[in-house]
Amino acid sequence: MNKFFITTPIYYVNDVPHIGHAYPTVAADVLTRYWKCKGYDARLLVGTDEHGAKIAEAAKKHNQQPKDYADKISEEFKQAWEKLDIDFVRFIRTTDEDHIKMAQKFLQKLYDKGAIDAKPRLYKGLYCVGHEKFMSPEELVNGLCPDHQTKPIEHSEENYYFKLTAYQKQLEQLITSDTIKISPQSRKNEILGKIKQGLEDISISRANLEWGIPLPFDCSHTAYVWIEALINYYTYGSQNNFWPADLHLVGKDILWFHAIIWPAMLLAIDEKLPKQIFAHGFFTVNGQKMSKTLGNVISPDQLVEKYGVDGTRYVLLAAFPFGEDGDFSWDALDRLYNADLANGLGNLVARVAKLCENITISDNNPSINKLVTSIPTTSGDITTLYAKALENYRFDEALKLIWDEIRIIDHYINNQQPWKLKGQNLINVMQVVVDAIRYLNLKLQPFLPETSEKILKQFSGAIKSQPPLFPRI
Ligand code: ME8
Repeated sequence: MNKFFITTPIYYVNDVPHIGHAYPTVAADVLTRYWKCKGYDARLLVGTDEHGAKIAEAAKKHNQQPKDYADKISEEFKQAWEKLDIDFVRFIRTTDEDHIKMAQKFLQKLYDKGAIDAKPRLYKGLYCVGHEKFMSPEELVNGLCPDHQTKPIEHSEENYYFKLTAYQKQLEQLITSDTIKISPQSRKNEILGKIKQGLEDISISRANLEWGIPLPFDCSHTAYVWIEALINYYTYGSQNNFWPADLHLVGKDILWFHAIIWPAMLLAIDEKLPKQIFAHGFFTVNGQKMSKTLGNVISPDQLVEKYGVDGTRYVLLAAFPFGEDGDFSWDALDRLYNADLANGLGNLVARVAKLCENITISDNNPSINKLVTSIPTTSGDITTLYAKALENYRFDEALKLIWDEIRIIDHYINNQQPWKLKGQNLINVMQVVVDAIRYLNLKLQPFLPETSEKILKQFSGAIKSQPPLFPRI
């Protein structure tokens, strides 16, 4: 069986989940379900990133030990993903025993291969705890990190270094040739541009931070959180004979780590490289960055309360192209929900079920559908276009295609006026309509698993009206 291994970022447990975390997680789940529908052994790995200064500080603020604090927040992430119907194969935590062992094994290999300096170097630099990374003076605005509005800490300590510079040429070639395929294209260009400017060796350990994984070759240091966190993908993949990753789905903010540092680490130990890295865009809420200070952080639960599980999955992915930046507002999401789910899909299903209540429709093969496949489109049939859209991470386009089908079926019903028909004439028209809905339902499945299951049940055997799929807001 062909495999498809998808990962999302593992999120920091300094704070509870918000819709920024849910966004790529739902997208990754849609892809996993899509590849499963195509007969692949598709697996999705999700999890939490639990070491480092950021988590240690958050725990301290809450008067807790880092591990206790991480246990609590990590569980909230897990529950949030379960609630959103995320079909993950494992929820990995960087405090899991097997990950700690694998990270140490990996680091030891890097050291043995000479990819890490034998001795630490003295490093002086500005460290942003929010980002968990060193920042150059040019990145700061008035001495502050522009993303976190905090002053970076001046670090002066001995750190071990990974010889990233040694992989510059190789990385450039691998990315240019799409051996590691980075998309969208604009992000690939950005990464290549940065490589051409020249790479620098990176510090991979901390001497004064206890909350981390000890370096196997020098236990007076802990591993730099990013280096250790990236290894999580390999912890699952290598143990389950599932490496390499077919797709790392990440936000544009962390593409550098995934496209440069991670492949370099794998090259250094002669391991297989991830095949694709897709960087999605960032969204604002009502035009503003989501932030605690502004009080505009939206939790996945808030969306689920309003739109239901499938409604949430829908509005997150339908609003704008996944690779681009966008904006969410409650008004816009309400409109999207009402127009497409309550009216579009919900109405169609309710209307058709009502028309079928007193007749018998046969359980036909939904993949042979005359209505939808006979619709000429300019660039190929809808199902092919749908697959293409999904494989290009254009969730919004894939959804638009499904909603085109909904409109086609609505039109057909309006033209045929089945409410005026009786007997076999009515059955003939409704058979076409019901087959079209069953056919459409296959494409809904990755996006709206619960709804698709309901539709499947409702349109099997005797068709009856049910409560609305998506009550109007
Ligand atoms: O970076 N719009 O974790 P993190 C879209 N632990 N996506 C958003 C978003 C927004 N407004 N806000 C957050 C880390 N995200 C590391 C990852 S991987 C080995 C380690 C998403 O908790 C986006 O995918 O800061 C971003 O990359 C991720 O949350 C960062 O999550």
